[in-house]
Amino acid sequence: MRQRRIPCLLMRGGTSKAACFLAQDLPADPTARDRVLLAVMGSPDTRQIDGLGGADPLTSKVAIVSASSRDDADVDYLFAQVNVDRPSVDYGQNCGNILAAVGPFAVERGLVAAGRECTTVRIFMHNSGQIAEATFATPGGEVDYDGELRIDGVPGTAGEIALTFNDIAGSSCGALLPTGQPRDRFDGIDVTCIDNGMPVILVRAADVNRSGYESRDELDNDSELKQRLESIRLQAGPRMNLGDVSQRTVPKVTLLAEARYGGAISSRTFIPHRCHASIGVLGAVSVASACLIPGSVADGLARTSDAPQQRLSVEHPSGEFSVLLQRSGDNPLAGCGLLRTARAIFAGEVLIPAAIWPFSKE
Ligand code: NQM
Repeated sequence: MRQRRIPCLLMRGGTSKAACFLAQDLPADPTARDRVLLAVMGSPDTRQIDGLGGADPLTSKVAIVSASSRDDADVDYLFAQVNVDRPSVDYGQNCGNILAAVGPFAVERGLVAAGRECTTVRIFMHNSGQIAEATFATPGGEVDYDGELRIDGVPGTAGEIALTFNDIAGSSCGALLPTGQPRDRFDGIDVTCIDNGMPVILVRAADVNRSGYESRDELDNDSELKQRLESIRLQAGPRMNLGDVSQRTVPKVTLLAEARYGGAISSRTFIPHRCHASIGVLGAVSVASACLIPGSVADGLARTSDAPQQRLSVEHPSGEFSVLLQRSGDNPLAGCGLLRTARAIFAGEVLIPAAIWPFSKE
């Protein structure tokens, strides 16, 4: 059978990995594009043995990037979460980890001219309709992936990529607190439904009789807990303006406990059915934001201050993630920033069976 070759750059972005494409190299028709992305990753299959995916939601990701026609952006970034074991692709969530790879990708593919020392790329995040800025070193006009920044969940060190966001509240749900209040109750458990870049349902671990310090494997094998959290998620989804979320990857569910290592709070996040090895970027922003909201389930657990700019360390199964939150007037969440790293791993062509995307037509 003939195979079709598609130009592709495989990149690590933060603690995730994605196949990165120029939009022009994929089918324009969304249904045809989804078929292609499923084949690229080897989904549906729990091992993704016939594709690039790593049999984990964190390595079954795609970034689709193009030059932007907007005045306030250089590139448009569409994130696709390719389900590992189901034949579907979810565009209803953003991904801040893969966002870290988008600026370097834009330079690698000539969408943005690199500065002589460093480059700032303004990125329109299609999935949420919001803007992020990525700044990274480009000495002599080339991306420098080397550096001294260590992020938990990635071995070694690499060059820092500073990501900043202005006002990302309500990215998918339309409001920071989509149910209109800082606390709701489902199945007799108090939760906070929040969306500051990522829709997340926060639950105090103690309220579901867990410590919140369990390992990723322990939580992945805890089917009783997962059933209880899924029941809450299915009820909260429509209340968060996300409709029926049974087939969607949002909202995520995060268990909270007091920080153990000097941070602001401790977290265990389900994305939404498997436990995250660390925590998503925008997921961490939502968790940190809830720490500053009076009446949320994080209120009273989290260690915070009244400073105009706060660095909140969110502890997770493999370390911590620091989020900078900026207050402006009455708004404690006017801006936020964080540091990630990224690396181009493989540049080439990914091959899919031509029957999936025939040559004659799309
Ligand atoms: O929250 C995983 C990841 C993510 C998403 C997920 C992310 C974010 O770690 O911005 O980065 O929540 O499914 O890549």
